[in-house]
Amino acid sequence: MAKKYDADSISVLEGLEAVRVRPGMYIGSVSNRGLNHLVYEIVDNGVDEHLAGACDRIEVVLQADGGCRVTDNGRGIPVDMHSKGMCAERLIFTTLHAGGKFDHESYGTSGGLHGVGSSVVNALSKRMEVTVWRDGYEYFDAYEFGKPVVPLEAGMLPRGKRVKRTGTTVLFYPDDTIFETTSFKGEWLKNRLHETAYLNPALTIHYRDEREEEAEDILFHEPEGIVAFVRDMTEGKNRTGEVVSVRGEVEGIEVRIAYAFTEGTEEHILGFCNNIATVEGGTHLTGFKTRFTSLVNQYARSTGILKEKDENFTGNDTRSGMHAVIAVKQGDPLFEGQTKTKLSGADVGRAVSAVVGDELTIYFDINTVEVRTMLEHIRKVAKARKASEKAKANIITKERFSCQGNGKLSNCESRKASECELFIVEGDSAGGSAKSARNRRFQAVLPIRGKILNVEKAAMDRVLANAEIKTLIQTLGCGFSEGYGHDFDMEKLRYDKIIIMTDADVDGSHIDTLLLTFFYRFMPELIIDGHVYIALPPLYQATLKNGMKEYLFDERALAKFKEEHKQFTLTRFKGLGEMDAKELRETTLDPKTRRLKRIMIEDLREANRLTEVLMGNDVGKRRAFIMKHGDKARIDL
Ligand code: 28F
Repeated sequence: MAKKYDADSISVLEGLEAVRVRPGMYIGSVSNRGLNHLVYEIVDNGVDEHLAGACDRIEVVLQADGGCRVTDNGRGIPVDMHSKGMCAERLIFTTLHAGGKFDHESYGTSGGLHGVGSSVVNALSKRMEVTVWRDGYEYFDAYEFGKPVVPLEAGMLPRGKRVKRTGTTVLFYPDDTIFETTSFKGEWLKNRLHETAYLNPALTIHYRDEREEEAEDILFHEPEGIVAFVRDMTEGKNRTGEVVSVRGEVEGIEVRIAYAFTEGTEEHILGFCNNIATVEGGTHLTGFKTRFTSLVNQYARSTGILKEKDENFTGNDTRSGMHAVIAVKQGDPLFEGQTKTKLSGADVGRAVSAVVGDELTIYFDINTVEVRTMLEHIRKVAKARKASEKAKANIITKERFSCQGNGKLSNCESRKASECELFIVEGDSAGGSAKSARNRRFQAVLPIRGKILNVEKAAMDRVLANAEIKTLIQTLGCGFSEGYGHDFDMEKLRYDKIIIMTDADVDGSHIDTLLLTFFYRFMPELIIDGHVYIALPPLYQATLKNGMKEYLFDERALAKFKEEHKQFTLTRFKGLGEMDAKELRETTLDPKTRRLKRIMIEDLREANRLTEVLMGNDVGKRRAFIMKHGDKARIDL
């Protein structure tokens, strides 16, 4: 019989067509990330059924034939005939945003609120089979590219088979004309299922990957919920106390919080709303952080850890080393942000703040030993922070171009940063001849004595205490960036060119590397913007019979010179100090005749890796690198 195209079936076709034309709009991408999203959508429906209290087990199987089969033991998708002349199940799989996710009565805190639902997965699958067990019968429906391929009568009407079980199975085969790959990323899927198990302690999720010879079979069941989540997050990070967990419900919003402190200063706080990871943060996290900080300060004062005159601990201090999970459930969450993963809504913030205030106060009052351990940890963190701030403060000079304070600097007269040059010269002797050779109008000289502290190895506060480093930072005038504090200000840089001038020997190149490491670590923008140079003084001077002198800057120039001249005497410049002022000016300072090598970082990551290898603490890595690249290094004989 001719297919009757009524208004509804046309809108169904348009809906599925829209999804197939612009899949990225519905699942983010057609990469393996989008492919995995299909599984998450179907699993979320099972989780919603769990949230409705009707399901406690979900099975996810990655089949050898490329299909993904998800089964829950819930009530089974309704199959009764809808007013639209098709059954509820088919409505859910063929119309966008249909189904329980968007009518909140049946689904209180639906997980997939901003999910795209089953119909999108169907539209993007070359085949989908739905089996429903309900009312003692088994029902079956099938689709291809989103369109039903079994007549309704034969499909969703009882197939006569009597069953006891209830639930739903969805088996789907992603459309390989849409997805770049149709092989699911097992690792991502396992992480997501494990996370779902943590967030739903009463749910058991059975994962099975049958695509390899040896099937992988895992049961995710976390009855301790987010306490287990935090415990696993801090595995191997030597926790400094137990996992603390509190929960409560305020204005219909369920709040669960678990946290633990570890050594170190990293902060890892994960937020969730209705099982959705709020990657972009939100009011539940700000509510937690604000209230936690004020509670800690309150206890710090009441226990005397903080004296009357002491300033409060900062939020960062109180969360230094903290690993936490903040999970909220609410009926009608408001998601914002680029990827709809930022939870907004002041009601959530208030609810979390209230639970922290009420429940943590009880916990703190009962567990005085844990509180003292926590406060002691925070006090130490705050002390280190203050030390680093103090070291930083007494480095950055109050005013620009102040000569006093870094006595060794022979500054230039000009105050126009764009024309000024700073020569960082190794050793006082070379510094001396550079001072007399320079053009004092726009060329400044800063002698650096000995080896610059190897900043890769020294801790932040020690580096800033180093006299040489302090002088260097004051001289440049642009501040520096460290860890989380960024006080670097390119506008305040006093010199357009920072020229490192060292002897062309092993010591000299070591100083070069140490200085570059320092710049890369604390003022990377200087290098990125091309302000840093290395002076290239000549290696040799050749004097011909007629007294004509020629500077030879490297071995290649020498070889070439030897081809062109037979009779000449050669002088090897062992160090900058050997040149007289005129020679130094001519060969290394005078912009008209000198040669500079501009330091550009093509790949910050590569430089970072190199810095770690060459200057870091891992001697093994460095030795391996040198063994591998040693032949390329310019080691002077
Ligand atoms: C493998 C994926 O999709 N499970 C699902 C249900 C159960 C119901 C339902 C789903 C309610 C009114 C639209 C059953 N009985 N697993 C799944 N299980 N959808 S999806 O209802 C759908 C909406 O119409 C269900 C009573 N209420 C709800």
